[in-house]
Amino acid sequence: MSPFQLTRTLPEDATGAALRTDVLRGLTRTPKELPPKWFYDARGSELFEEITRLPEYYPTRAEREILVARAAQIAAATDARTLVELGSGSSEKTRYLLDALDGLHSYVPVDVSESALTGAARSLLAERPDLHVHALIADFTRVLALPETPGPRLVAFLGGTIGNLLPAERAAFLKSVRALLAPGDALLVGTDLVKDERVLVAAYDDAAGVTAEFNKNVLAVMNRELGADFPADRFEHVAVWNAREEWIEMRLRAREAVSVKIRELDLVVPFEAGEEIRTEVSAKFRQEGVRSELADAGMKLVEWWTDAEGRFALSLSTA
Ligand code: AVJ
Repeated sequence: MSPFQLTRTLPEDATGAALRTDVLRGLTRTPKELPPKWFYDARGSELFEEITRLPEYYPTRAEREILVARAAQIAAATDARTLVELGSGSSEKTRYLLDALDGLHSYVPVDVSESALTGAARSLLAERPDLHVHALIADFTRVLALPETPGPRLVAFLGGTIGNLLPAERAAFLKSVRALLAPGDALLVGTDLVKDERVLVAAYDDAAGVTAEFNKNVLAVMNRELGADFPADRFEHVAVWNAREEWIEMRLRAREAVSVKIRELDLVVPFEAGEEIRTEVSAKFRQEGVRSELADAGMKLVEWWTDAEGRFALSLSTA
C-alpha cells in the first residue's frame, strides 16, 4: 500500500467565494482586472499544457533543460528528505528532481486543483511506491502549514509562476515561504528572464492563437460559474510588454461597446469600445532583482542556473 494523504486547507466552496469576490472587485474598478488563477479550469489547464508545447513558448523547455542539467547538483546541495512543490499542477517537471533526490522520504505537492493533485499522485506512486505523498489542497499565496515530514526540506516553485504575483504580493509570498524554512532547508524558484521584447510578446501571442483562446477562457469560466453572458467573440486577446515594470500583460479588449450581465453577482458591467481587462501579469526577472527580493525576505541566493540561451533561470537559496 502506498502512503497517500490528501489534506484540504481550503473549504469546499472557497473557490466559488473567491471567484465572486475577485470578479466583483476586479470588474467594478478602473482599469478592470482579474487575477490569472481563474484561467485554470479543466479546459484552461488543457490549453496551458498546449501552450507549453508551442514553438514560441520557450519557458517550459528552458526550465526543463536546466532541471535536467542541474538535478544532481540540486540533490547534492540540498540532501532533501522532503520536497514541497508549490503550484504543483501536473508535476511533470518535478520528476527530474524526484529522480535525483536519493534520500527522499516525502513529496508534498500543493495546488488548488484537487484533480491535478490526485492525478499526479496516482501516477507518481505507481512508479515510486516507497514515497510518502502528502498532497495539500491549498492556495500557495496563503500562509501554509506543512505536514510533519523529515528534513531537510526543499521547497520548489517552478514554471515562472512567481511572475504572476505583483511586487508587493511577491514580497509577502517570499516572506511566508521563508517562514516555512528551518536551518538547512532550501528554496528552488524558476523565473523567466528579461529579454528581447519580440521574443517575449511572441511567447504570449502565438501564431496558432492558443494563448488567445487561453486568455478568453476566463470569460467562459465566468459565464459558467457566475451565470455571466460575456460574448467571447467581441473581445480580443492583447499581449504587451510593460518596459517600466518589466512584465508582460495579457488583456482582453472589447472590440465594441458591450454591456455584460453577471447574474450571480446581480451586476451589469459596461465596457466602452476598446476598454480592456488586465487578466495576467507575467514578470520577467534579472539576477540582481531576484537576489535582492530573496534577501529582503531573509534568504540568500546560493546558486543561479540558466539554460544555454540565458532565457530562464532556476535559483537556489537558503534560509
Ligand atoms: C504558468 C504563470 C508561468 O506566465 O508564462 C502562459 C502562464 N500565460 N501563457 C506564464 C501563461 C500565458 C504562465 N505561468
